[in-house]
Amino acid sequence: MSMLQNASPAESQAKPKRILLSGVFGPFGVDDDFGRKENIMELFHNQVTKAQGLASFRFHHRSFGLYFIAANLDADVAVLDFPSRSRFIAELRKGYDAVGISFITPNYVKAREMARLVRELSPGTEIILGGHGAAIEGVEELIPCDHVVKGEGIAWMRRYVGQNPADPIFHPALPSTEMQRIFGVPVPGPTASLLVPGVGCVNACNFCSTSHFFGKKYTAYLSTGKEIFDTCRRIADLRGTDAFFIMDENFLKDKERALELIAEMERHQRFFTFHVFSSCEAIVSFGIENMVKLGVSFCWIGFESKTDKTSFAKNNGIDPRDLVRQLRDFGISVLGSGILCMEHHTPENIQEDIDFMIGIEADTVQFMLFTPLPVTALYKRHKKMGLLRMDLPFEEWHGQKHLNWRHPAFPGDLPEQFLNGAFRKEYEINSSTIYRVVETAVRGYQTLSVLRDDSPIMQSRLETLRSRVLEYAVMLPVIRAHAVNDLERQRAQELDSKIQELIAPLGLKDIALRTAARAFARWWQLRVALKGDVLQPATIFTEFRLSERRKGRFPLPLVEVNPFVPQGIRGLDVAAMVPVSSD
Ligand code: B12
Ligand code: SF4
Repeated sequence: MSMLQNASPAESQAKPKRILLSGVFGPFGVDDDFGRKENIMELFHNQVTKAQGLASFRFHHRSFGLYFIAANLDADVAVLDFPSRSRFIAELRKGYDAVGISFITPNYVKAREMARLVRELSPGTEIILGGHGAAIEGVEELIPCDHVVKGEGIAWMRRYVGQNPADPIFHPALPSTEMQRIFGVPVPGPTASLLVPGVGCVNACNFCSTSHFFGKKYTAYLSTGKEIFDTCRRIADLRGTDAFFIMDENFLKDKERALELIAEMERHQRFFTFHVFSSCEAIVSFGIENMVKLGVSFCWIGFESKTDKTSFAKNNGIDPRDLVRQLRDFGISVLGSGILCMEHHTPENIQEDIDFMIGIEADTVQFMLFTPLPVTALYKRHKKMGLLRMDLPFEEWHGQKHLNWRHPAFPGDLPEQFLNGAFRKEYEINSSTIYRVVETAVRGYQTLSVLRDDSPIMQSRLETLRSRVLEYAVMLPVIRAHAVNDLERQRAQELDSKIQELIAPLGLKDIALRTAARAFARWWQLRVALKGDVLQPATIFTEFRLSERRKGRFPLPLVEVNPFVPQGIRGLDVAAMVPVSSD
């Protein structure tokens, strides 16, 4: 097994390699020989809105890294996303030169089984392991393979096919989510597009997988505001939406690039909106007014813990409650992330941190157990101290049930009890996330109305908030009907009246949409009662043929609807090649 093996450029030009890039096989989110019910293929339902029942946000996300590699490789590449085990076997029989398996630590057993199948059914095929699971110590001995890629994958795969790793990066046009439902109600219009300006984060918080996996540095795919703007414009024109989900660990950290993006939007009078991840110090340095101009509608922030014992420099000197209030006042929804069962926690003091996270009054809160994952500084520290629970199967290393290290104060199922209690209490006190998101949009609309800034960029932001309020207000009767308690029922009622006073009284179209939303919610309630609420993503197969790509032709994904999926997949968008910059 070698860590890197190059084909010569001449060879690769003569006959492109045939490469299959695959995500791990389903079903997902069920207890079986290969997985656990906690490993749901849904970001919010997994670890954010999981306690909110019918009100939980239900989105599926593709294995984006694979499409990025495929779109940037001089090879014939097929991407197989969300396959079943048998679908993966059928694909193997086509006889690829190499199979790349992307996996994360909790999917270790699935990756091992896939590698075993490759060796058995297609012995001449090389196996390349990539994704965060590749960081598992000694993985090269544990899983049959020829190469292990620990870190950024595009450059490595380019070297593997004999291509220059420094070739310009092409950003594929992809939906950020495949399916979007809340209370079973489909979110209207095309889903936001995906934007990956780069990978990694320089902050290197001790527990953070992504920062450590990418070498505690940031690797930019789109280095300037202009490159981001050009990429956004092309993707937006192709997909018919100006909304983007930025998959970048700390987008505002590069202040200059984000400011340049605002300038580009103003220069072209084209105003995109963005969902971002960022840390407190980067947000404060960038400024909330700039975030409004940038069009940030949602921001994911890691507050982690109240106490200064955790010493996360990113949060020093910042009042989280005040920051969240200001962001929401400007119409920016906040996801606050908190960590439970940290080293300083005890059953006596942990509730203080839970209440702190509830008290910041974000739109939604993620609670995660403190989980040392391979390659992180925390993993190394806990290993040195002999605390790691190597007896706990990797399928359980997901942070939503067991601790994967021995915390003397939290034996048995105590971590899970605190975790579940935290999610439930947050929901009961702050109401559903969808209620809070509508409230944030209303607050933002009010603030921007009062500012009376008639610059085109601010007028565009005001108009976006107005449309968002009207679009989301359709959900208020559903929220009332399925409220967690009287408090939420009353809040939804009051917010509805306020919107009708502030923006517009209900018209016939609103009444029809509200009736439809309630019908969807009743159907969803029945579906969950009869069949449970596990949703399996459909299999997606996309071929990136080198000859077609060279002619500028776009690959079309083939969506193979999973028989267990109750509804067809939405947003069957063309995965298109989008040059980074062309002007
Ligand atoms: C989108 C996402 C998901 C999606 C799943 C998408 C999918 N189809 O698999 C959802 C929301 C469903 C999800 C769920 C979970 N996730 Co998740 N997820 C992410 C997230 C936010 C973005 C991933 C991404 O697209 N990044 C952008 C791309 C470009 O980067 P990339 O995927 O890392 O790919 C690059 C390299 O890794 C490499 N590479 C990747 N694959 C391959 C394959 C080959 C062959 C090669 C050569 C290279 C290569 O090349 C790529 C380009 O450089 C990351 C955090 C993050 N910011 O990365 C967490 C993350 C990957 N998830 C994680 C976890 C733990 C989970 C969950 C268990 C939930 C949880 N408790 O957090 C569940 C499990 C679901 C399941 N059953 O598998 C962890 C993994 C930790 C680890 N060390 O293994 C991460 C890192 C979050 C974290 N900080 O802890 N997740
Ligand atoms: S700021 Fe966020 S992304 Fe960056 S290292 Fe810390 S936890 Fe990771």
